[in-house]
Amino acid sequence: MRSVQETDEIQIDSWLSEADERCLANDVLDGLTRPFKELPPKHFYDARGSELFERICELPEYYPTRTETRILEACAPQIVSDAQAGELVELGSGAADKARILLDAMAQSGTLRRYVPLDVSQQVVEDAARQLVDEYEDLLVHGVIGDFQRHLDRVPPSLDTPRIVALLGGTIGNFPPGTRRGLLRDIAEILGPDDRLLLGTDLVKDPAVIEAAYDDAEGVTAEFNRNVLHVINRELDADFPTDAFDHIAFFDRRHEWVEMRLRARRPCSVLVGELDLRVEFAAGEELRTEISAKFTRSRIEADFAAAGLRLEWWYTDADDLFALSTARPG
Ligand code: SAH
Ligand code: AVI
Repeated sequence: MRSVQETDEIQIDSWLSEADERCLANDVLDGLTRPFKELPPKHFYDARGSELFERICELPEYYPTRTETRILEACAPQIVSDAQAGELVELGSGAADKARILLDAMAQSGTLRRYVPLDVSQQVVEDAARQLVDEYEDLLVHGVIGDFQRHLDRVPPSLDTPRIVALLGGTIGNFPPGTRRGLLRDIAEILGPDDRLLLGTDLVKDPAVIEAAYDDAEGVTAEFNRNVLHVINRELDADFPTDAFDHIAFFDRRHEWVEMRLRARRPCSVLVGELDLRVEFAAGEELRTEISAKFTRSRIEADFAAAGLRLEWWYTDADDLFALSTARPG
């Protein structure tokens, strides 16, 4: 562990190391040598990828962020007062805009003690920590730079107060069903008896609305998608011709998830220098870079049950676009 920053209010621990470059290397080695090429979505989020994601959140087509924000504004006081929560642990915290809504509710109820953002992107954790200690009097921030699939045991023990562990934005949908249940189970294990999981999930709806959200007119999502190729070029000394890959997004009705892929416009022979690996793409060949599952209430209840959790509150918007749910162990 490397401590990145320490002041009276801020502690930031980094659990990412050279081994994590190997994690990218191993994911690339696995994913690009399969008959159907695929990469996990966490590698989108270097500093540029995080910025592009923030731009996506502002796009007119991308309804999840503004919808979840509105739901959260309406329900945060109830969630906080129900739990008597003084601490927010946010997994995949990003820019922490939604955290502010929960921190405001905690400040208003007089319980606010600490915010624990955990993200693979060092920049977003550092920026959020600096901004939030300025905005909230007496707030402590303990940031964790890490991978929530591997470093949940590095979340600091709670200060003596119930806590909310939040996974927002629909990020749970970026994992395939079995991995998703495994992640929920791992999260359940860090919940104390009075803690709550707060989960944001995008809901099943008209596929045209979903597809537009993942293929915006301005092309920001396309750039976000191609960013994974820039990351591999930089980190693993590869030579992907990024302009030769088209962004594809389509809703898979059978699995009820949207997929993002990159399609080679022409035959490409790519060298991944660090791995001494040559990867051939035929013209039209696709690389899957993300799934984003869309949910129903019953699917979430089943996933919770499989993870040893029980649904407590279920909140949606008037158009049933997005849902926030709270769950407790047991
Ligand atoms: N929670 C924010 C951001 C969602 S974007 C919101 O609701 O808007 C997804 C965030 O999760 C990004 O900041 C990304 O860096 C982070 N992330 C993705 N995979 C991760 C992983 N395996 N471990 C930790 N953080 C991850
Ligand atoms: C972070 N995650 C929930 C986003 C999503 O909607 O699946 C990532 C994203 N991909 C394309 N646009 C946004």
